[in-house]
Amino acid sequence: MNDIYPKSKLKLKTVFISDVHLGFPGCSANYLLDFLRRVECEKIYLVGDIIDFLYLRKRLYWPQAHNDVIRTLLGKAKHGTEVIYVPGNHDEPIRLHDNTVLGNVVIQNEIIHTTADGKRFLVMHGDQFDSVVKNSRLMALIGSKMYDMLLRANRIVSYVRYQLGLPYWSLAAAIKHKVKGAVNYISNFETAVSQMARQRNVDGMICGHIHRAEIRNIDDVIYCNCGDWVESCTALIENFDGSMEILNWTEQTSTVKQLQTAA
Ligand SMILES: [Mn+2]
Repeated sequence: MNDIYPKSKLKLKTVFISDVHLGFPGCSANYLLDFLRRVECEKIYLVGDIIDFLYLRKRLYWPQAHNDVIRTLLGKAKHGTEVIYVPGNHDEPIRLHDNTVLGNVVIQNEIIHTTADGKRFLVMHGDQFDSVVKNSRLMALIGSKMYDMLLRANRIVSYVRYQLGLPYWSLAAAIKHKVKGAVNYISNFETAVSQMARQRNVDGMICGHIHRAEIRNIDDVIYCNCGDWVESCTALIENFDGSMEILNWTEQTSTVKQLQTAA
């Protein structure tokens, strides 16, 4: 497998990442680090569930790579990249600090992003729609013991595949998309999000939360989801012409060793 971006920096206008879940053993911090070190951009939006306080409350898990992600982000913020943190439900305590600046990082519970070609997007994590979306079997799965086990199995599969030189493939994502009701949930979520865009009179929405990257027109609204760095290692990016794309980092690079020492 060849790297599409060998050595050279990947220059982008804006990067949106969500659902990193630092402090949770399922987080693919090494892939994210590789991405962050390679990318150069004007703005980074952290679209929630970046630090998994919900998991950290149960157990303290904080390997070096997770620390390095924070340091890399703070380093970028210090050296001219605008970093905006839009907290989610797993990093909810940060919501108390709406409109404040912390180590060059701006905290905003929601914010409007305007693209280079003038489109306006409302950026929010997306858990705000949980109460609207009734079929939440998928959300019950995410955060359950079974999901923890699934992600553990996922890491073993990834490691073996890596050793065999096979490309990254997510067991967890594959199973989740087969869970009864998951497909329903996702489409209900997308509908709720696009209704919000219409209410707020914006061209589109940028969110995370459901761990499934997507750019899709829903009627007259552009629905964008950043995906996650637990199962899929995806980022939403804005190019200099204002066009949006999903970047799947595991498809871009084969050089990173994903497995972290199991705790
Ligand atoms: Mn979430």
